[in-house]
Amino acid sequence: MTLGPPGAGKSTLVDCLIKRERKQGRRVAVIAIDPSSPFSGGAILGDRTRMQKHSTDEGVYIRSMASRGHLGGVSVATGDAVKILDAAGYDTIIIETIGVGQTEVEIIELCDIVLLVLVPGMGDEIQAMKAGVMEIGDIFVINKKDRDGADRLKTEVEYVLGIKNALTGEEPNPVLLASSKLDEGIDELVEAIHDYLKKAQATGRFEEKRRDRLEKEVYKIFSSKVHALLNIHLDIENNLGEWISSILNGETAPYNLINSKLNRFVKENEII
Ligand SMILES: Nc1nc2c(ncn2[C@@H]2O[C@H](COP(=O)(O)OP(=O)(O)OP(=O)(O)O)[C@@H](O)[C@H]2O)c(=O)[nH]1
Ligand SMILES: [Mg+2]
Repeated sequence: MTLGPPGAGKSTLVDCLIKRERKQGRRVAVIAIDPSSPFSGGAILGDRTRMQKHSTDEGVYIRSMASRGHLGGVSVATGDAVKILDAAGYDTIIIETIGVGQTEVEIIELCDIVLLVLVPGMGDEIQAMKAGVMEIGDIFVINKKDRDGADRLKTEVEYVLGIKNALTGEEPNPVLLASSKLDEGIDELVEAIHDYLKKAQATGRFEEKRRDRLEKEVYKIFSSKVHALLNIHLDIENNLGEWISSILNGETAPYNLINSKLNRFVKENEII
């Protein structure tokens, strides 16, 4: 996943990564969430964003996704898309997104690795660090190193990460300088990504993350099934009006009412 503010050069960077992956013969899929600027290949926005230079390559699939208009939210839609792309045989799946809202946090949970893309001279570097963004990245990319201030930003990021790592006792996260536009520093980044993944695999962190993800998914499915089951048995939709009236009349209170309904359900069905 590449995460970073609008215009940080995420798509340009993804473009560089695609090139490397294709050289290795790997198939790549990209989901860009709410892109405000087109991919560097010069593509059209909307739900058909595609990098022109890869559009004839069958091993590359690129789509943009609006964060609105998805039942269950964009994170659920993205999760489904990732599963389908994985099943379709894509070796590498990249999600590009901005910001750090709840949606992004949910999307991050889908990812094995998060590249946080920062750029010098945006004025919000320190602010971003304060806002907890630093907790999120696995690898930090200072893009647009051809611009002034990249080295200083790198030092600042390393300083903040140093404090974080001292508290958690974790190994320092890699901080790399790159210029996606000039295709510089990308080989080093790819190496850092592979190193990170190898280490995560060796320490079991990778497995743990996948396990957590599966646990959450199973729990979610379980909750929604239980909810649906109760809905059918208690006919909540049809009875809700009457229940609310009895609460308003002072005959019962929300918890009492629900507990008595659930108790009756359990007894009638001889669940306990
Ligand atoms: N100078 C310089 N410009 C760059 C670099 N990388 C990207 N850019 C330029 O920055 C602009 C934005 O790049 P994008 O790749 O579209 O940025 P993005 O982060 O994907 O933007 P959104 O999808 O809108 O959030 C483009 O004009 C790029 O050419 C770089 O390393 N150096
Ligand atoms: Mg983009």
